Amino acid sequence: MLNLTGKTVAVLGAGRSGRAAAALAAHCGAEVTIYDSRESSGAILATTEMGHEVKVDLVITSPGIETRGEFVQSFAQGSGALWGEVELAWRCYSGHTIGITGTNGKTTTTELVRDLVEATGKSCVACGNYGVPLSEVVLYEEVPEVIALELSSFQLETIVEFKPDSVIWLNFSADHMDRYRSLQEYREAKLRIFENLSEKALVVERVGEELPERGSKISFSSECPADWSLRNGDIYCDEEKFLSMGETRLRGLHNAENVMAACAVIPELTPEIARETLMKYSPPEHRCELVATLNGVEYLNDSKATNLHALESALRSQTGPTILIAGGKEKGLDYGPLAPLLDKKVKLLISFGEIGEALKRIFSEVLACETVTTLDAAVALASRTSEKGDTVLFSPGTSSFDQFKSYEERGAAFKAAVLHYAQTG
Ligand code: UMA
Repeated sequence: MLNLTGKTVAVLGAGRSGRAAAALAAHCGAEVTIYDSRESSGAILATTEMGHEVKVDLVITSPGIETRGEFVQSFAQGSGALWGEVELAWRCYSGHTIGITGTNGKTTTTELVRDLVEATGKSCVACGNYGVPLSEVVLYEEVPEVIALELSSFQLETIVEFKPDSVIWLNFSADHMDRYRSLQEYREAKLRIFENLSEKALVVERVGEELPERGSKISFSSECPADWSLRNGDIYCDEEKFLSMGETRLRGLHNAENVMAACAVIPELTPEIARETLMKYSPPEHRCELVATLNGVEYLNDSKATNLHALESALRSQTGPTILIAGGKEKGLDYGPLAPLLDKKVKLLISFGEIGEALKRIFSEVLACETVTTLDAAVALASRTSEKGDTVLFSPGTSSFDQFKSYEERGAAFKAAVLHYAQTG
């Protein structure tokens, strides 16, 4: 365990990461204070002026706080090192780290890796951006032999020596443009996962991602030849059939890639163990989840689609007439390039939320569009206009924070609206 005896540590952010990091730093012997810029947090309320007065040996920051922003910088100036929560926790962990990043599919892949590693007989915990901070896991009574560590660009921004043993890079597309000044800046934050990698590290990457030449590489793709590939719904490893996607409850090309990546990162995995494990795996909520079939219309909840790539994946997997409900927070994303796909797949777009009007302006040239204010109104309109054989796909394509606390709350609201309609309408 890292020794911080006699060191002063300022933890910024009193959320789940910050509180876990503070407990860990204290466990390592440090004198810890938590600061937060929001009054309701219960931590010491910090203004940027106050930061200038606080000089500590180590500043630990939470992922949701902008690293370049005044809050972090006012503490960092004149203090010792600046680490993210993941950096601190990783320095306290001596097991095998599988780092999982990409714009979409991270959570499903992280769960698959956990289940598959456990099925090979080793203990494994899914953590990181997944929801359980690594700082909590390293303090468990029984520390797992392996961690399936989901990593966001926010977390990777503040690593220093962090070095996973294996990496999964799923895909990359525009996201978080409200935090980054350019797409390149977002990509650079994510690419830091390769920064300290050893030559022995295993790197599982999607074909065509143009990643640094680091570690020992294994490729996967649902579209073209690769070490792991997909043909007629079957997954092949080095030209040998490994398993059939039909035997799992996962659907869509994106999920086939998540499965390939998760299997590829565990060299000792056999097709038998993989099949048995994947047959039991239920996909997470809010990802192309079938909520109900009402009057022959399927209602799919894909609230987790908080960016364009996720919306695009959900649309590509649709085979019948689709009514798309999309919209939410303005994140500075360019929706224009999706027009041809919407034209091909969508019979009616119902947009709502902060970007509702903007979506209508962009897409009304190629398809029928209606804008409403709330998600409830969107579901009501979809149910009135849909016909037997249609799919109502709720795949917002941006984050929820204009009207909801999280994509989970937004997904729950969609499901409640559908079930309300089922009872009344
Ligand atoms: N805060 C400040 N000043 C600021 C901003 C925030 O003081 O300028 C304070 C808030 O008042 C709050 C705390 O910081 O008290 C919140 O910190 P946080 O936003 O880092 O949230 P945590 O609760 O610590 O959760 C974080 C991740 N959140 C973000 O990256 C935004 C969680 O990812 C992660 O699961 C958790 O750590 C455990 O590791 C969530 C997420 O939305 C799921 N991630 C993004 C995504 O997936 O798109 C990247």
